[in-house]
Amino acid sequence: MTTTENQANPIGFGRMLRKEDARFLRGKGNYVDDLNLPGMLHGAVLRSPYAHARIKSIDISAAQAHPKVKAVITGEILETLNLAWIPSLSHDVVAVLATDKVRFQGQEVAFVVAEDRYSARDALELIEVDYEVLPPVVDAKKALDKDAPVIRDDIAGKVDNFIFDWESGDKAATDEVFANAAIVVNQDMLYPRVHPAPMETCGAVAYMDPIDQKLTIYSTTQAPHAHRTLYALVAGLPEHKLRVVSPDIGGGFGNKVGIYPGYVLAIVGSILTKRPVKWMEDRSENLMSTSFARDYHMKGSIAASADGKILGLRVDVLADHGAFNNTAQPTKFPAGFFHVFTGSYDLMAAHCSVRGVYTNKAPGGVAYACSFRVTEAVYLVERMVDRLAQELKMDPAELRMKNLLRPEQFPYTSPTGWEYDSGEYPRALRLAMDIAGYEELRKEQAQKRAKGELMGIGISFFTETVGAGPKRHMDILGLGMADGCEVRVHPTGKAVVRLSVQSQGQGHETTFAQIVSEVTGIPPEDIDVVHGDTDNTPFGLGTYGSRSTPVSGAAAAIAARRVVDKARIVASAMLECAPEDLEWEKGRFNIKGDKSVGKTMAEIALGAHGTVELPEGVEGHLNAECVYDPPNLTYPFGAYICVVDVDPATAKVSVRRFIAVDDCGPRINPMIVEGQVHGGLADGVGMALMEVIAFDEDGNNLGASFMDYLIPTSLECPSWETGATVTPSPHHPLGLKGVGESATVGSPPAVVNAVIDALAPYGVKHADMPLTPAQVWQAMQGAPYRTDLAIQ
Ligand code: MCN
Ligand code: CUM
Repeated sequence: MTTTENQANPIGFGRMLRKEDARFLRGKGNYVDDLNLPGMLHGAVLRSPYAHARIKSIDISAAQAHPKVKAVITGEILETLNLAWIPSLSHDVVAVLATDKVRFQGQEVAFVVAEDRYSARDALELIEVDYEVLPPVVDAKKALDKDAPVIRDDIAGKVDNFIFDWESGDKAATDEVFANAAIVVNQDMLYPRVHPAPMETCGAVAYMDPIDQKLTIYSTTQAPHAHRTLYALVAGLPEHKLRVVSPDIGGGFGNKVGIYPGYVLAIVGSILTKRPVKWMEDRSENLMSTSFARDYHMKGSIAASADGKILGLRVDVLADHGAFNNTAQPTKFPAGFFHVFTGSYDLMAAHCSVRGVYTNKAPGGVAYACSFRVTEAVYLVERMVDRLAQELKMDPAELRMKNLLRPEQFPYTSPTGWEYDSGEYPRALRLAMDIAGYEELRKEQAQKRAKGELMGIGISFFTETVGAGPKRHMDILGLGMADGCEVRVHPTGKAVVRLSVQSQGQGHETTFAQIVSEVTGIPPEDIDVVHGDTDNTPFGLGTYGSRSTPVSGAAAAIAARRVVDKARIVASAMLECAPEDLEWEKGRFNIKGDKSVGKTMAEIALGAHGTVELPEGVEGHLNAECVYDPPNLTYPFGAYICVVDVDPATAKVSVRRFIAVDDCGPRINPMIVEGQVHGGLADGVGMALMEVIAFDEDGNNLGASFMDYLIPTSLECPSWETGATVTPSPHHPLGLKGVGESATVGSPPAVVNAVIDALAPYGVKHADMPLTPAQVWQAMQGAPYRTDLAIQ
């Protein structure tokens, strides 16, 4: 595989400026809210002010009388269409509009469609809802108390807030390992509720064409094909009369995977009014009601020998899923991929159990660059390894080196049954330590400690689990997790690639052109990438779980190879030789041994559309497609080192340096990969130090604006220092692994480990995220640290 580091005109892989930035940098992106169709109406959602209340009555008469209002929709009206409740992605139902009760603050209660956005919002004020307020439960632990109010009394026979019990690993073997271990360390920790907070909030424009009865839904979705099929299945709409378009998306981060009530309401609004209807959330609506992430209460235990060989790992999780179990993950995985929690280490036995509970909070759980809960898994194991290092008084880098999986162990089957494809872990950690100057940093730290200064060095090593399917194991409500790609070369040798996945900022228009360029030799600027429109792209499950490169990227590579295979036949017909007499040189076929006689892809493309006679059974034109069902996930990995300083007077944490070595196999575009890593590292600093969606005891969301939900800026972030190792995936046609969530998954434990390391002189063993000055100060005072930030 060649790599071209030429910015101007590369063929194939290499640094290349992003094609899509031509419009983004000029402010010419085309987002859902930029769409203004003729005659378009505007919808607004009335939301519950209460976390838990019975709806006694809803009076919409005054709103209906508003001169600019065209329709007011309530749950009662949706019931007549059989749309008040829709199936969730995880064996539950979700209320589109509340009928019986509201179950979290911000839940959708009614929908107004009006001539303009302002009138729609004004009319919301005219709706009278009579609520009988009920006691809410926002604390996952209290939700399981016998006398806790039952949130989901809509489910027949439900008498508690329990959702599911699930376990993985060998409990007996793990118990035995623990019983015989020289040292066992226990640690409770909370991964607090956070929110992906994309720059663009969620929204849709729905339009039912009254002439041909075709419904077009422009929406902020990461998975247009899956949405279309689910709309067809749930609402009984004919799928060939449905078109889902996701235009430019201003960040998804998992927030835009699921189907939100607002999308369904825009559709119903359009069907009722026979006009296009736009619905766009504001920031508070996005933070209060759309998919959050984490909210995992974890009890970890790690067992080791006296000299630091890790033997076993155990974790018991209480998973707060909010009011509806609506986490967007492969349907058979109630805890996502959490059971990959043994991470990057070679240990004998492991067991995890996860209990899901309902609380009076917005539903979600899997969002925010999480790889289906690998984020929580990596945090757990990386904190446990650091806790073990503390107890053993061993350097955390040395402890990791001693226990990391070795290259010769791959392919490696983990104690919970995951088959890691490839890895060279010690090399990545060593590289990160070299970039950091690890040994020097430790010396500096010792000198600072002697002076009473607080400096911390934190390490995290992660293994990511990305690229879902294969479809025999992974599906979304029965839709197998495979993806399609079509490559068509036009007569003049330019090409179009049609993808089932959808970019929200990851740069697919560039990198997928580069994949096809790498295989066909057609320059990337001559290749147009089409995505995000179900009418113009092949079926597939969409972009999340960093699956675009592992799955759709493989489909693109294989479709492109099929094009090249066909090009050989066409070239042989044109040159009047046998296909075997031709030799491929990226971008052209030559007669073996004579480079002066050959045909370029452009010549072959013209030939394929021309008059040359092709062999019996070979059709004209130059195109191919592939539906790719991955044989396994890909397992990118990385070694991260964070250096922090903590002000002993104010307890404020400053991230001084952050070193990130990532291995995602060969890099299609190193610049884009670095951008993905930079963004994920900022996420990690944010979660570790400032982000949390907390609730008060009445269930009020305390993080419903960017004044309250703090996200990191360049001021909180250092200049990232990145490095790379390259371990190809043995099963991906180009050796590629995903990278889009790696840094978000891998970085929070590095920051937390660094802060706890800085606080060692105070005897601090653990403190939960976010490590705000208040939280760090508490820890420094020896106050019992908080393991539960659900209530602040
Ligand atoms: N890439 C590459 N070489 C590799 C691997 C990836 O050049 N070996 C490139 C890809 O071609 C792609 C990008 O890196 O352009 C990310 O690729 P991949 O890891 O396949 O992830 P996806 O494209 O499937 O993106 C999804 C992932 C997820 S799940 C979240 S969440 C997240 C993330 O991407 N959301 C993002 N990164 C984001 N970046 C932006 N700007 N916005 C989001 O919403
Ligand atoms: Cu879990 S966030 Mo991404 O997989 O869309």
